[in-house]
Amino acid sequence: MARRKKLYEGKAKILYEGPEPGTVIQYFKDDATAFNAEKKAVIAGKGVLNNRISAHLMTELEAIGIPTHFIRSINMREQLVRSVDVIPIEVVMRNIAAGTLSKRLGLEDGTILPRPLLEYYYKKDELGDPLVGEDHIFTFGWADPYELEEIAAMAWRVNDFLKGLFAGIGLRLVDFKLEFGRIWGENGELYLVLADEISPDNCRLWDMQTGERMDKDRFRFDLGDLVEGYQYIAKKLGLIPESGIVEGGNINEKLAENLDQIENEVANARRLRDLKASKPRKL
Ligand code: AIR
Ligand code: ASP
Repeated sequence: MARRKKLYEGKAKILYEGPEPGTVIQYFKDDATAFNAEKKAVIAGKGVLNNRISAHLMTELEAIGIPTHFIRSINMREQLVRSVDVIPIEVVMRNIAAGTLSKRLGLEDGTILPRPLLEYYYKKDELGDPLVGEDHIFTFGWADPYELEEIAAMAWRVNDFLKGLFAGIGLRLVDFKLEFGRIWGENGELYLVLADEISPDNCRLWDMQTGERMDKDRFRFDLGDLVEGYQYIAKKLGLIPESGIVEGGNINEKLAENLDQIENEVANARRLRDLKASKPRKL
């Protein structure tokens, strides 16, 4: 394979320069980290499953009118996405108390919240992604009030949609984290798009019957084999065959490479600025 320019390496993904201006290749690693990378492991197949689950969920969200960065899957570990200016906020939506919310406020895990709770965290590893309020976001210019209003509206819609989608396969959507980015349209208009990934790495999903955790908490709190949970989700979503693509720590590469490619046709119709001609304005 030709040498590609690496743009950024994060804990779970690598970004490479894309084939056309304005695009980026998102590569999903098998690395798992938790608690600000205090806990680490490499889990064979995690990246493959997240790549596929995220491609599917982004495409489904695009179909209900949520703009996303996802363009199409390339292979079992890579997807083509739009290059965005990442907004440095982690948007967390919660339906049920778990994780840091339970800890911070002394709630019992599993407490159903009276209404979904929207939280913002400042995306800064060195600080451990601290919880912030709207005013911090405006004061430090991470997003303006118009942008945040749109981000919140999208987060609520994503929650309603994904809650229904997962309920349909017997899973309770406890909470999730979203990230957004900016891209520019043909006429200089700003699109806020859903970026990063939506996968069991950043959603909590509990089996409705048994309460079993199917998400990254399996790794965070040693609750069971992580890939087993992720594969269960991918199978239920109809994204991989019932036989699975990972077994005993081995990926069935042939099977994984030959799954049908996922393409975001709706997003392809979006009229974007030709980045060859001009750069987007800097905020
Ligand atoms: N999350 C937050 N930061 C990184 C991630 N992945 C996700 C978690 C969980 C939700 O946001 O996966 O689904 C809330 O996380 P926490 O740790 O604040 O309870
Ligand atoms: N992935 C993040 C980390 O490594 C947070 C988490 O998911 O727990 O800290």
